[in-house]
Amino acid sequence: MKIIEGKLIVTCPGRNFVTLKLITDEGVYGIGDATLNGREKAVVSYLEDHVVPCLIGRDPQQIEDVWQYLYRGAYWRRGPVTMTAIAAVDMALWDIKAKLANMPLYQLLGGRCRDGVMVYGHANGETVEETLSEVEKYIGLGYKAIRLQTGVPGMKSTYGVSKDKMYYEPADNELPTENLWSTEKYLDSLPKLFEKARTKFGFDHHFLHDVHHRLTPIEAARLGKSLEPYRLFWMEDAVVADNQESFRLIRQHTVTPLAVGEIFSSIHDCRNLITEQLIDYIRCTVVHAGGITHLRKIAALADLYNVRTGCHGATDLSPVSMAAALNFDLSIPNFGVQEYMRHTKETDEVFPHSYSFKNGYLNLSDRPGLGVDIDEKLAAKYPYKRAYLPVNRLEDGSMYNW
Ligand code: KDG
Ligand code: MG
Repeated sequence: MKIIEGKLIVTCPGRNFVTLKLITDEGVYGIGDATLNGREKAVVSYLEDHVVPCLIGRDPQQIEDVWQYLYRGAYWRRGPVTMTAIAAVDMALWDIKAKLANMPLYQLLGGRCRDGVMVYGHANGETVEETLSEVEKYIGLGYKAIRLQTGVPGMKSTYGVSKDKMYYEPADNELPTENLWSTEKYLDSLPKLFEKARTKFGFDHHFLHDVHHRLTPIEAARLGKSLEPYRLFWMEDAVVADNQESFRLIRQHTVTPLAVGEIFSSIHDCRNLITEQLIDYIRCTVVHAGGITHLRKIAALADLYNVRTGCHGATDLSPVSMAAALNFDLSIPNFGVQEYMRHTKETDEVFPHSYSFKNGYLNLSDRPGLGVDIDEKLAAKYPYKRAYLPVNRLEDGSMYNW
């Protein structure tokens, strides 16, 4: 069996997505997500110009070998563009293999470890009251786990808080918009949100919060400590993890569980975080961390150190990534939770999929492969639109704090 074609499909049904379709000489094809928010075309070029030509004529069944060939063979290793491109190939190859086996992928990965995948949704509001009424909506929908974000009083806008609710798009402009940030105001206001949320809803639901890398280690330590009475499921991206040692300082001061990893592209980005047990949840995703093959290695390492997974699942990860993540989540022992931000109707139509939500869990049907496809004709109706994530400045106009 041979790969005879690799097609890149770029579409924007509400937001940009890049999909790789690998076609074999036997007619079976596989798809993989190659979306890197705000840098989509860099991955398209990496795949089209440098990877697809190396794949033509190769046996699509040799998944591990193809992974090693692309990772080691390029000489240049790691980085988000490279690892997203490798991830897309890897997903497409697993899709092909599972279709050939006539099985949903999770069966090939060892079968189910659980009945369903617990997901968390995003409750966000400009005020505490608005956030609490969003929490109520999610509880009404059956969610067991909910992420709470609220505007910082005195700040015109806050990253992660938007007017759209069930899905929202942080890449909001052709050039980056600029947000102002005040650590002092944030640290003063956030514990009040969780205090009110626990008073109103009790302790039956898991509550999460994303700091979006906005703090220094000692500030994060203080926040974790002040949130302890509200027993969060996790505090996410408390600091940038370029320096993995930062987490040691936070860990010394608080028992609030820590999650990080949505921007990591390799096991080496989190090796110390995991082996020194500095975190509780690793959030690497199938699309940005080298695909299912590499993510399984990260999860296996994490399993040895009691670190569980909590894969990133915002709207910039296409339904192809979501389907791949669910196959992974179902099949590993140390799964923790899966992020699930819903896609727009237009996106769901471009990517028909077999996963569905019920009572706080996502599940997959028995459809062979990843359980997701792409409608190329429909995709062609939505051309690429440049869109970037916002940047943050402190009130004095500087960017240095984290
Ligand atoms: O592309 C960036 C978004 O996916 C990210 O900002 C969302 O932090 C995020 C999250 O946890 O979903
Ligand atoms: Mg995040």
